[in-house]
Amino acid sequence: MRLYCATSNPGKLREFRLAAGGGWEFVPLAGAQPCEETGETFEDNAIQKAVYYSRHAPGLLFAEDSGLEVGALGGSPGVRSARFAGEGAGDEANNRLLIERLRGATNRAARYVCVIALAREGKPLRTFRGEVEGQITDEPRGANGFGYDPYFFYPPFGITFAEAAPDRKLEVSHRGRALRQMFAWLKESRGDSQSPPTGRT
Ligand code: ITT
Repeated sequence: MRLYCATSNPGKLREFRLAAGGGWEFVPLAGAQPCEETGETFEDNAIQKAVYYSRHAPGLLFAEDSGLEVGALGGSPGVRSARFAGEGAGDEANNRLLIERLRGATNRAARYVCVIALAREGKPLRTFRGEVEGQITDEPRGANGFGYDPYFFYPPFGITFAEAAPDRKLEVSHRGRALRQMFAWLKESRGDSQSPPTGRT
């Protein structure tokens, strides 16, 4: 089944592609102007992106909004994870700021959140949420993944997400969990009818 996806983040796209299998074909949407992200929640932003980009796609499209919530920072950077150190800031600057803000903090608890929204022709269909809990380390470790992964220690594996093989990260990650829910829902709704029903979680 062909599924359009919209993201400007190559790290996300690599993970979407890795997760695809069993007859799913992800087609990255090209050419649309970037969508604004003005929501205060992952759900709002995911829907905003999916609705906007689906107007430029000839079929079912998904977009996602994701980020890191850090307990000692009151849930920051949250929906501002991509631009924590400022508009257009890269991973390095965002990570530097994160570690600076956490200097001396004993509570290192954090979680990644991913909300995927599906839409067709400008209409939202459904959202799917995945989360994963971890700890923020002081020193970066590993070269896989992207974003905050070198600092995101995952206790059940005993390594950071940047040290985990990409398929191993996807088994437990926020994105992997949300993607599997979407696949299951699409498979189920395809069995019922040719087009997925409307409605949101
Ligand atoms: P699109 O909106 O175009 O998809 P984006 O990078 O702007 O790309 P978001 O607004 O959803 O996407 O921001 C997500 C940020 O959260 C991302 O840039 C990373 O800083 C962080 N993040 C999310 N998932 C991550 C992961 O699996 N590993 C590391 N960092 C992650």
